[in-house]
Amino acid sequence: MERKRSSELWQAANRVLAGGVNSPVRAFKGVGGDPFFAVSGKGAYVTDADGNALIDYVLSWGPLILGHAHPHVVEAVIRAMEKGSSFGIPTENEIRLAEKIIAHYPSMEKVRLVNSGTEATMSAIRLARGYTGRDLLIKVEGCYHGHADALLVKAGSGLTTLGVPTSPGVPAPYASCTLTMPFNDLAAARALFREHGDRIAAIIVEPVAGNMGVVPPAEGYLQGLRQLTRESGALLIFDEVMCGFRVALGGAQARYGVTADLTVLGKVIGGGLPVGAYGGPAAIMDLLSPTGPVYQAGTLSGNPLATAAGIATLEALEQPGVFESIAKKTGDLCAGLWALARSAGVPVFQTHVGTMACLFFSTNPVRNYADALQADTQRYARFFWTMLDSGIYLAPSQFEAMFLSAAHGDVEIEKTLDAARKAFASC
Ligand code: KE4
Repeated sequence: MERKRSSELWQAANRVLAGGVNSPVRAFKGVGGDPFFAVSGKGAYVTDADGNALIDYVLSWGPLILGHAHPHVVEAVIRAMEKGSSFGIPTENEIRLAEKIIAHYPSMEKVRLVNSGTEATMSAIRLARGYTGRDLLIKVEGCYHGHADALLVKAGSGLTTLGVPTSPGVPAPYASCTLTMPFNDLAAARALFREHGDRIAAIIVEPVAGNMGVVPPAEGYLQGLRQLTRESGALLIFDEVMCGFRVALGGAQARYGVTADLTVLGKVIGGGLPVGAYGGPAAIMDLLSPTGPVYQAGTLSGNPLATAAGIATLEALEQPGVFESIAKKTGDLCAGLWALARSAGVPVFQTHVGTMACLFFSTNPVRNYADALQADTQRYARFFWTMLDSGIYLAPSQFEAMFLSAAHGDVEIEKTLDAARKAFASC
């Protein structure tokens, strides 16, 4: 597949942008080779700088659940833009978007809109620490919550020792307030609470992990975290930036029946424009400035264009049958891929939750990050490139998710399965 123009742009990008990108995963380091450049998107397709139309299963890393340039979203953003792009003064759309979120997430009595998932998780953690008066945070290995200092942490020497930074620039003391534990391991969580219980402000977890590939919670896992946090006075923070409105209209909380104390959202609620949000009971949220002492602010938070895109996206998504149709197509695609892998003798472990899925090139089940790391990333990379050359754009990393949209139809599923038949035979 011709990528001459993308190659020229990649050279230019590397002259002026750090790493040639504005977010690392876009550089394709997870699969080797150079990224293509996108010039437009419509429905299930993204068109690159060389005019190749690709069926898009990344969808901007999740936000585009309606597909690219959905008419309802485009119209809403144009209408908003014609009235002005930003005011820094309250606007009605901020209320409307918050009301829509709360309608699907009853655990959220109040919401604060911000500009990214990172900003939302960082702020939710500060609020949890302010509300509990405690410092320690527990995060799960392999879960990603954005790039705030407290979250760029890996386990110290032992399971219950305090965390150490995963990135230069994060002072050790910042990391030392974060503990880590494996996903789907309640014994590890109990050990941390035995050791540090009354110092733990919160657990933050992706209730359906999406950043180690897609890994669902084990039976009873989320309920166990809920019980541990309730018993200890720590808060349970569900980072639903990725799985929110993707694993169910009410996210993981609706799907698994576990209510978080604070919920973090992003991606889908912005419909492709920059929006993050966090929310919970008024008793906690009212601690936020200006009503309370926990400070958090943002020039463009609740921006009129972003809230217009988010409202339009949720309006279309909540139409009867839309979500269910996307989830069914996701299941159909997964079943087809699994059957093709089996018949080609390629060992895969597949996960599928709602409208997101993952194909691990692994001979073993994947229940946590350590399992995910056993996957054959080289084989995934070969599969990725063969699929891309056939016009199918999958996540450029084994440790990401496959997303579908309302625009992915039977034609796209068939094309994808045809390409996969060839890719499994040659990877
Ligand atoms: P942002 O700051 O990138 O908007 O959101 C951070 C974030 C928080 N929580 C979860 C569960 C997330 O998945 C993310 C961001 N996800 C990545 C993809 N796995 C975004 C892609 C990127 O980093 O460019």
